[in-house]
Amino acid sequence: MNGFTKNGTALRTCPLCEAGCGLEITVKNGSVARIRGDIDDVFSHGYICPKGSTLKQLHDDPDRLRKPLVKRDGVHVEVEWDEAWREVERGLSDVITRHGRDAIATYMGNPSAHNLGSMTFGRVALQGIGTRQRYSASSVDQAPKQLTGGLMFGTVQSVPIPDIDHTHYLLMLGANPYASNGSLCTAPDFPGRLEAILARGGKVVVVDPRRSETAQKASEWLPIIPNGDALFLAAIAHVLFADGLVSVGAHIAPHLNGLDDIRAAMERFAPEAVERACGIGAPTIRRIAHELAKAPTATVYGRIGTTTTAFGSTTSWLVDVVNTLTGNLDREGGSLFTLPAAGGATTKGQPGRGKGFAYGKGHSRIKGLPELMGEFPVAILADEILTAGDGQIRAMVTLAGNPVLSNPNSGKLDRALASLDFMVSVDIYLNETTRHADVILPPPSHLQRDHYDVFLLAFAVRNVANYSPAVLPLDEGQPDEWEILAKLGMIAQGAGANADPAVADDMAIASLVGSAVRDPSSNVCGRDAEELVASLSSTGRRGPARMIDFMLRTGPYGDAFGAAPEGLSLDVLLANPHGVDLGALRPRIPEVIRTASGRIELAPPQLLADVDRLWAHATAVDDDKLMLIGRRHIRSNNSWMHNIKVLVKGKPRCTLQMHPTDADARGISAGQAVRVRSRVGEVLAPVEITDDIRPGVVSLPHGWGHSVAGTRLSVAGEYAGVNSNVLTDEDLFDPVSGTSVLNGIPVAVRAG
Ligand SMILES: Nc1nc2c(c(=O)[nH]1)N[C@H]1C(S)=C(S)[C@@H](COP(=O)(O)OP(=O)(O)OC[C@H]3O[C@@H](n4cnc5c(=O)[nH]c(N)nc54)[C@H](O)[C@@H]3O)O[C@H]1N2
Ligand SMILES: Nc1nc2c(c(=O)[nH]1)N[C@H]1C(S)=C(S)[C@@H](COP(=O)(O)OP(=O)(O)OC[C@H]3O[C@@H](n4cnc5c(=O)[nH]c(N)nc54)[C@H](O)[C@@H]3O)O[C@H]1N2
Ligand code: SF4
Ligand SMILES: [Mo]
Repeated sequence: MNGFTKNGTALRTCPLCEAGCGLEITVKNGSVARIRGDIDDVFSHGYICPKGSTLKQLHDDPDRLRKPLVKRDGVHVEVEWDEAWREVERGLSDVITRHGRDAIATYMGNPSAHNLGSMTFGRVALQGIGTRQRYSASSVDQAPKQLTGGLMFGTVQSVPIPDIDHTHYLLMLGANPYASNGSLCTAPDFPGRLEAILARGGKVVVVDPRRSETAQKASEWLPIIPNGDALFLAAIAHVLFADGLVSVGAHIAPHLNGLDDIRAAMERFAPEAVERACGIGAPTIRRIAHELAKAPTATVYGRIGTTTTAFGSTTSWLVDVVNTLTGNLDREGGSLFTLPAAGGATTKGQPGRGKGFAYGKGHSRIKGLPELMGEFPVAILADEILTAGDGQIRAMVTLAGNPVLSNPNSGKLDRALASLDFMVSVDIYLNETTRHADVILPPPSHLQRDHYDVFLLAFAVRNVANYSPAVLPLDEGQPDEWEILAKLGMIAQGAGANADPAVADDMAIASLVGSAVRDPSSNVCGRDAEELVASLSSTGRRGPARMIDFMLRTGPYGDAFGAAPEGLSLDVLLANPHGVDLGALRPRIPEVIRTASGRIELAPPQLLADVDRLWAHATAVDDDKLMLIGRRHIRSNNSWMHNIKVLVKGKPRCTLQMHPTDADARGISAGQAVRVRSRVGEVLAPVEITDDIRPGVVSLPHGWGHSVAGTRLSVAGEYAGVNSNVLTDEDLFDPVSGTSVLNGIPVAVRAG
């Protein structure tokens, strides 16, 4: 499979964001000459954003680590892999011996979800480390949506996806796909798909405190007060009941629990009761409710500006409640469940019923927050490190994460990381976070590894499968990312610095196949496990490629090792480098349900229990404070692509946007540096005065603040910006999921 071309064209899926665009990469003399969109890609049809072509610059970036670094007398020095592994063994075993495994915390960052190596072998690393102290970027991101999907439909992958390609009406809250290209809604060229809604006579309504790029293109912009979305949606649900507009549809009704509970819970949320706290007038709320109900099809979609707020879970829940009440759940043009080729939680087990979803099996030492998806929320991470006593974290392993720029109250987290006994990072850069690491283990560049979006294709607006082999060979002596993760896990388990990742790989595939042949719902149930492993291995494939082959063959379109000869396998995907289109999303209820009752739980008790807090919010309006929100830019990607000159050059983008009324009231003029202060920190940023933001709200993007010592980011250092998470407050979180509030932080702003 890896016959690398020295001169020719390679096709691969862009791994940088959820859109997963197809790239056409021209290779000349063994290096990348040009990257453009693959016009024949079955999903992206040639679309590409400015970041996609910079995989070349990322690969060539002299600051990108090619060798492990070990910290000696406070300075990072390059070492050979053997030496790095010995340091890892020494450091981890020391902490384990003295304090036990739970003294090690792990943090998985966002690129892990875009990375085949970590999606297949991240688990091997985590299991090897064997700690309960697991953290990830989920709790500054999508966790509430997964929690409500779990409670309502049975698994954390049961997230209804807005059918933007067929809908007549899209109500979008807290998302700006013109900058982000979408999230939990894999849709290359999201902007083009929105424009198509308008072109076919449909309507797009954007709810956002900022007139974002998306709001500017939409049919209508509703400037909501940050944190107001759950009230807004509750009032819509109220109107649907009060005005006799509820119609869940004959296909859903027999499978639905909790409709009466919802009716009762929404009773008090009349539009007039919430308009002040959400900032959207009662007549508008009524009109939107009627438009949603009357549209031939409609879908409500909420993202980061809804999940990372004080009501993250309740908002995520009400999104799907409104979709259900208007008859748009599981309907074409409404919200549907993806049927992913590599399978997953919504395709496994008995169709229509399951174990259901549980969380809160454990609670954190600090603040007593519930475990969710096997993790604790990052809101407590710094305190879990800094607070002495039984269970204190003494070591950290970060995998593709930059929490110093991405987690709340990052000033405190920065100090906490500096106090650890030992830290290992698997990362491509020496940056704000990894500068605290005793050992940094760099994976190869994104063009030097295979790719398949195991996770994100489970949330796509079409059923699509697309495998990309590595474009460029590994450098001499460079392990692949999956090998690094497997070896890290093995060393943590005590296998020693010479542990061979191939052993973990063979065990992992044997275990995957072994459980499939025992699973009555698998298409290989009852087959001989050893025979299947031998057949998978006969191609010479190992690691992620072998695993993906198995997942595809046993997935919903799979060839079941010959039982369905027309079905999918890795060979089929490799023969179709522009991807395989498996069609538009189709209704999946009741088969998709995995709750214990076998029904959709429209009113889970954990969410009903939050309704009183929501009601209290309707009357707790504080007009005095400014509210800080974030924003994204198409040329940026969270915290880590600021070392690429073509992306960061131009006028500074890390500015505080402020409405002219708020600026005037404080005697602030355009371009001036202003001091932004929250309960936990202060930053000095240039102000940008604009009426594209609601008065009372200010916006600062996250992921900047590169001017710290001890990093190796020469370009990012020149365009440093400030770290907005110095301002976000770890005491503010959604109590249902523990997810941090990153939007709607009370701040004061004054001329600097
Ligand atoms: N205020 C505020 N804060 C936010 C947000 C917000 O909207 N506002 N958004 C939140 C969201 S949605 C997210 S997802 C998080 C992201 O938070 P994190 O995941 O903590 O941070 P990233 O900025 O994605 O940093 C990724 C790290 O992975 C490294 N990296 C990149 N590619 C690879 C790879 O292939 N392998 C390995 N091993 N390392 C790699 C980079 O060098 C970088 O160190 O930030 C959150 N923080
Ligand atoms: N270019 C680029 N693309 C990215 C990323 C990136 O950093 N840069 N990050 C990737 C990641 S990890 C993710 S998770 C996705 C996120 O993708 P999106 O969810 O689309 O995130 P944003 O673009 O930050 O848009 C969030 C919007 O919410 C608004 N908002 C803030 N507070 C509120 C509120 O209380 N209510 C409402 N209704 N709106 C509010 C903000 O003004 C903003 O316009 O993007 C991904 N794609
Ligand atoms: S939109 Fe996302 S996937 Fe597409 S080219 Fe840009 S960064 Fe890559
Ligand atoms: Mo994210």
